[in-house]
Amino acid sequence: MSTPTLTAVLGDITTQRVDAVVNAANTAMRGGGGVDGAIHRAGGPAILADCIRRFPHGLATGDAGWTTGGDLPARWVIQVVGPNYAGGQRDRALLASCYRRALEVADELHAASIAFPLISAGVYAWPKTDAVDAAVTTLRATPTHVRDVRIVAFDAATHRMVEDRLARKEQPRTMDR
Ligand code: AR6
Repeated sequence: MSTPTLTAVLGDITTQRVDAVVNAANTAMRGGGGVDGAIHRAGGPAILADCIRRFPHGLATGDAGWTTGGDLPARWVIQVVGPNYAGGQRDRALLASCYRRALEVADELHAASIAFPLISAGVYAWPKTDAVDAAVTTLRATPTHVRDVRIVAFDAATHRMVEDRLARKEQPRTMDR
């Protein structure tokens, strides 16, 4: 176990050439909008079929599990369910748990590289600065065998926020909610 290289990437997570991409799903685990929709579209029906087979009762908020990557360049999708800030789920530990559990699942799969979206920062409306901070802080603090960990931002402004946060070592949490 050691500390992986953590990098910021600007782009579409579905095109990342990594062993596993992380999906910001919901507890039903049957697809949705945002990055979830993009991953199911790009990966094809094998992902939904695997969700139904492997997660007949869905997945709990804060937890992670894996499915095939289907037609994606990535071999696996690590499905996580972030807290729905807009819906009143504001326990930051649940957000941190998504990142930690995803790395645990990646270790079970012996994945060497993984790409994360900014979990809960879209439809679920977690405040962006704090979502970036939770991602960087948790990924830095979690021991793993994964060597290459990427945070993929979908727009330039968010990418800059992740880069700025990565450039700083450790800081107190931002309280912007
Ligand atoms: N590549 C990288 N990042 C992306 C992409 C992409 N292709 N598409 C969106 N993002 P969201 P959530 C960014 O809404 O907030 C779904 O309906 C986006 O800009 O995908 O956890 C699920 O089914 C944002 O920064 O996930 C759930 O019901 C981040 O990914 C719910 O939305 C997360 O935004 C989950 O909401």
